[in-house]
Amino acid sequence: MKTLIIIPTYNEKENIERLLESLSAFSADILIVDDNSPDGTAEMVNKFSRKDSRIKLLSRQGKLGLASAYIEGFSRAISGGYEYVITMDADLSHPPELIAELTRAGESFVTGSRYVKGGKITGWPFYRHILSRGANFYARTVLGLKNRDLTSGFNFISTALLKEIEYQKLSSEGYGFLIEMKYRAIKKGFSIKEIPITFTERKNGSSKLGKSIIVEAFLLVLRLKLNEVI
Ligand SMILES: Nc1nc2c(ncn2[C@@H]2O[C@H](COP(=O)(O)OP(=O)(O)O)[C@@H](O)[C@H]2O)c(=O)[nH]1
Ligand SMILES: [Mg+2]
Repeated sequence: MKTLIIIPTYNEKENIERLLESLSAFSADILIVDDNSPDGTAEMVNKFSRKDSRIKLLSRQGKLGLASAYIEGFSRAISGGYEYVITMDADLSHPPELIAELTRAGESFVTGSRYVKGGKITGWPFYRHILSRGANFYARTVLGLKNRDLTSGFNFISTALLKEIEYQKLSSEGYGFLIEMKYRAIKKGFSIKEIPITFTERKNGSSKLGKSIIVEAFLLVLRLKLNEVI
């Protein structure tokens, strides 16, 4: 099973070293999509890729956004002949030891879920819980979906599915991308299996979640719903 782990990075120098070390146990190739992080994340990745040919760096010119980082990563996976991708954050929030479980589920789309039985989040302030639960409740209800965690960035996806949902045409910039990707997959008849994870908030660096990303995700859900009814 030829799998590419795709990790988008923006200013993750303090985290990427530990993450790459913990991923060395897996046989999958790794692609870091870095947006010219001013903190020197790319140099750190290069240090690793010189020692380990499975680690590759895609350096982009500037902060082009999370969604386009995923899209470029997916295109690389497809052109490189990979059958599956795994997406994960660089800030050690997603437990690498659960990768095996995601891949073992034998599905085209498996997500590491914080909102199914056994799932958990540690280290979040109250407002992040409200925001994330609220966003998931809103998206799930408006779009009539059964899945609990539509915004998880820890995913195992077949490249055949990505082609079928025309991932290059997804319209969102930030976290909305994850909702839109899951929505399109479900509309195409795929089911998304949710495996419980413990999400641990980052200890180093800062979150890139901003107001505009939240507003975008809110409007995206309305737009997807409107497209269904008109
Ligand atoms: N390449 C790239 N990566 C990004 C961008 N914004 C966020 N990321 C990465 O996406 C992942 C999730 O971002 P994070 O700020 O931790 O979001 P949070 O966990 O919701 O607070 C991390 O690995 C970030 O480095 C971006 O504009 N470009
Ligand atoms: Mg994070």
